Amino acid sequence: MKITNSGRTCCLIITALAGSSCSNVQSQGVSRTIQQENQIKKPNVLFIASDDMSSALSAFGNPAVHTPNFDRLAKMGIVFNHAYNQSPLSGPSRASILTGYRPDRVGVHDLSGTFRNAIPEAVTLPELFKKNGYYTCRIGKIFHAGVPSEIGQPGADDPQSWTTTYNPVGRDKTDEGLLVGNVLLGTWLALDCNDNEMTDGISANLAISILRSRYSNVGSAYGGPARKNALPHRTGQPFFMAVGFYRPHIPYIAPKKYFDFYPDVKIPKRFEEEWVTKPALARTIKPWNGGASEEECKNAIKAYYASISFVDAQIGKLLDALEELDLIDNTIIVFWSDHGYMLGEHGLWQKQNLFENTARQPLIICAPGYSQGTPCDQIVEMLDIYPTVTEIAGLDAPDDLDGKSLVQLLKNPDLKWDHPAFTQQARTLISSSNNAPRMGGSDLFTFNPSLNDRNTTVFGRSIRVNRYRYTEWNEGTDGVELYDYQNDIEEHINYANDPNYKNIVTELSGKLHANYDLDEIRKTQETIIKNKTKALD
Ligand SMILES: [Ca+2]
Repeated sequence: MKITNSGRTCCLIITALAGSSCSNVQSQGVSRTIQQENQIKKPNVLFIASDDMSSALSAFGNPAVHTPNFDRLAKMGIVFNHAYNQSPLSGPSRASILTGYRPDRVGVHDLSGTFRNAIPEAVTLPELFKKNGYYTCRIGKIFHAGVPSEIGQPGADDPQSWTTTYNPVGRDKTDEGLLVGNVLLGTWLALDCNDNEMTDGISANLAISILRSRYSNVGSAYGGPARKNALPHRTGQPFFMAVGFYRPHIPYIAPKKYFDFYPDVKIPKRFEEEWVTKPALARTIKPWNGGASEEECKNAIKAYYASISFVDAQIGKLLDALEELDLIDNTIIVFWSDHGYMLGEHGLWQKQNLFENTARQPLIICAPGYSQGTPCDQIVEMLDIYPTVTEIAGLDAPDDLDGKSLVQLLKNPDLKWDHPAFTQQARTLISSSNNAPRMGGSDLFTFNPSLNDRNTTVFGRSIRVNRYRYTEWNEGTDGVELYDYQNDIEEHINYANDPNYKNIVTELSGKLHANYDLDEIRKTQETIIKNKTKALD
């Protein structure tokens, strides 16, 4: 079929270009063709990340947001409606997703750590593909990088994971001086520019350009003459193309036209009484909405939604390219965000808390030959991505990964599935010697957790099962929370101290504690300190 034809074409072109005796070249050509066909049978991977994108998408039940290409992606694969991150902060979440281990094993709980201090021999997901002969390419943010400070820089990248990397910069970075809005809610800008001037637009174009150059056999599809010297799959290498979009992360910047979709938006209901029964460590911003006006909140939400619609358009360009290059039937597509986001729910904004809108984020997996268009409501974890993608691709993953393959759910999204999700968030408490910036008006903890100050860092740990979320702060000594989504989908009522829920609290607390080992965590921290010291010697 198409693959065989591609191989034959390749053989003929190699023969013509070589200009040697036919028999020798043909024998070399046949040999390369067989090798190439074996490679071509391996599926490609298009690994698309978005920074801080919540599940506020039409494909995830929010029709207010204009995302036609997410809808298109949803029809091509499986929308995981209940996918939960292992930590709602970029550094720890991405390190967990990309290594396939929980944050306690990875040892990254803040924005400064690298997982290689705790697990130097870890083989990341892209690295495994690279070791298996794939061309692995990173464009933009896949491992952690500060945004917007490190746009255009590699940040905390893992160089050994990639064949090649690119760090584009666009006008969203160079025009930062024009930002308006409220810092706590997120500053924003409706930029008078086209998509191709934005960092994420440049990233999408770059990915398409690379795919065309390495994998095109249909040059005329792009309006030019057929590429006579373009070899189909000419490298013989399947690809793992990772495109990491920076939006909708703050500052919420998008070309003006995307703001036109949102003349007005709703803001969450104000219900300040809920904080009477919630632990103080659960609150990242106070007072409610940081004291911002309703208009400021609406402007921030409009800009966040506009940024999502802008990313949606870039994803559309990538899907168009896969179709035009005839790669779509042999490419696994994974769309993921590193965590969810608050847009005023509980009076909170952004991330680093353990409520549903932050612990949950979009995950869509499209795999050739698997189910399409049926959403999956089962609870899954983001560290399940690693064993899932490797199983679909037929690669041997490390046997000690913390996640589980979702392949059976990709075959049958309604399959009985009884696995909880665990999410954790570090808090570095304010002490007399700690003058770090404080989180959102909090007098309790700093803006970013820092394990450098281990004596004052505590964790919130949360378990999500079908009906409930149960959370303990500092092993429960600084508060517990229980939410019952059957009775209270907006998490206004903390049932943790309600006698009617005593058995549920006991059961979920037991499951939560069974998922981590404080002695192991201490050993991991000692390993990190040892390796950091070694690196300084
Ligand atoms: Ca993030």
